[in-house]
Amino acid sequence: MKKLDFSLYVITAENYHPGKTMEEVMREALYGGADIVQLRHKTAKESELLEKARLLRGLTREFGVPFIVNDYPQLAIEADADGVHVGQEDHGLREARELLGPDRIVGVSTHSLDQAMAAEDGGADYIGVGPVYPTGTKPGRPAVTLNYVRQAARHVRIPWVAIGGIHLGNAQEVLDAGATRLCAVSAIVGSEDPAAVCRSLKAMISSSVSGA
Ligand code: 3NM
Repeated sequence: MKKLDFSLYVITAENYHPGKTMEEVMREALYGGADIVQLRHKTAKESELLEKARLLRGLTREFGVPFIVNDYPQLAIEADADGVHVGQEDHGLREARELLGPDRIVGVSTHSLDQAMAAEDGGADYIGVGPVYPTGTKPGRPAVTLNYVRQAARHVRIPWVAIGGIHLGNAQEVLDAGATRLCAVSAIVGSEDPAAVCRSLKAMISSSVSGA
């Protein structure tokens, strides 16, 4: 399945709202309208990741949405994910594409328009544009601000998703800067009601995209 018809991208975290599990939170996010899910867990061992990936593969299939694995193309194949997401490390995109072939999704994090153009030329299926705001979920990475969102809206031709520090209180200005897809982690997984946050973000995206 190479389906890239999404508007709300949700990524797993290492910490959830107290008392909730990854499965509960992601299920609630899917009920709320998350239409693509990524497994990202920087400190987990590969065996632990594979177990989480299989669980999320089952869950995303129930909801008919694509499932992406961060960083590990081989593990993405093993878990029968729809694709992989890579960062800016050398050859990440090329190696992921070589392993996954043309039919699976390869996404790339970008932090400047030059990186966006390189990812586009290198055959990425979509890119992340961020971090729009400073975020503890990706520490040490300076915010690219809404300027990069505006540039992406003008110049990027493949699907792109704004990411980094986005929550209900600032999503509208990201949409006003030209984003048509949003990704949020802490605003969703740290919430007591992930489904409600997702529904609100989706409603903001749809009214922004339809010009309402
Ligand atoms: N990638 P939150 S920002 C995983 O800019 C990730 O490439 C980013 O989490 C990038 O919504 C980010 O909690 C963290 O800020 C997003």
